[in-house]
Amino acid sequence: MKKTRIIMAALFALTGAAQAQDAGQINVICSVQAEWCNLMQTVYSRTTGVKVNMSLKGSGEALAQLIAERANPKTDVWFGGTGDPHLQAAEQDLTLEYKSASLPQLHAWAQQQATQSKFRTVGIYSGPLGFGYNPELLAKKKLPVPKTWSDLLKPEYKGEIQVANPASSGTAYTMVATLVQLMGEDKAFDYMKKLHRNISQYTRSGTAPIKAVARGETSVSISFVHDGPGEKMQGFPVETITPSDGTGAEIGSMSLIKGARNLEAAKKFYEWALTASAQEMGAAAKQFQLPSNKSAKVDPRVPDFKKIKFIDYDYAKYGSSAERRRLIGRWEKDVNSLPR
Ligand code: S7P
Repeated sequence: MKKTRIIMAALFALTGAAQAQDAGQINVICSVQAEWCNLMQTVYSRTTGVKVNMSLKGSGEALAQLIAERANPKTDVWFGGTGDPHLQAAEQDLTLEYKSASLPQLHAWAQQQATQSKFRTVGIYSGPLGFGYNPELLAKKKLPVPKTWSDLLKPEYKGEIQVANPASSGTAYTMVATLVQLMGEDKAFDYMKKLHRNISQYTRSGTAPIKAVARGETSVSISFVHDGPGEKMQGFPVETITPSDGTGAEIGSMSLIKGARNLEAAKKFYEWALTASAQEMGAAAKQFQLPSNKSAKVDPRVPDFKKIKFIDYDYAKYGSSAERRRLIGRWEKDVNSLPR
């Protein structure tokens, strides 16, 4: 019922465009989870007549594709994914400057993402980094729920934790940048070396670890906590927690691609994606990030930001290509090369 209402509202937001027939096509890289991408695709295509060719890719992979396509871009819009790679794409001149008239309708953090990138990207949602855990598995193994970053270093969690590889995942890069800002760089690397002993697997995708937790393949993950409720709604035993010693958050972003072949159609999709009703589709698709449009309804399953201890995340610094390259290089050398 709720999903239908949201879809109807999104249809009304499309008046004007709704009459268009055979209105061309757009190529979108979609970096949120499949259900949300598919819902956006279906609603937008049905109501505008524009064919939306969606390709699903995590943030790290999406950036790699845009770099590879630079000379001959095949993508028009990049929707979703952690903000850092969007800022890197902006810095590398892969995305187009575009100042939406809707910017004042967005939260300050989303507007800041736009100004910081000289209007080459914009915030569409935000979500905190934390831990996912499987309460049944923890109880079976007589393990406590980890509450702080330092809890994850306890020897009893050896082989019990999954996180993604920061070289391929924006989520895991958010973890590296968060720890560096929380502890200072050298201490953060000492921490990650110790954490390495307890990691069973570094996955390619940032969402894989919480799915593994939900399915009982591992006890704990380092994940965006808004990815927990969707798994729980499918009946899996999974809970989330944010570390009481402080954490970072992503600013999920959207960018228009420089050299887009379907630019005018892409701008219309971009404008629509910033509307409150389009953003409410996230929750309708069981994804619980905080929408950037101030008028979008906030589902009660969206993490309560007021209850979380956040670091003052420096998005400009940690979104720069040089800093990302340097930190990932150090992580490969100092952490990933160690035996477990
Ligand atoms: O949709 C869930 C989510 O966690 O996935 C996005 C992102 O694609 C993760 O990419 P990586 O595989 O590169 O980590 C997040 O922006 C989003 O909140």
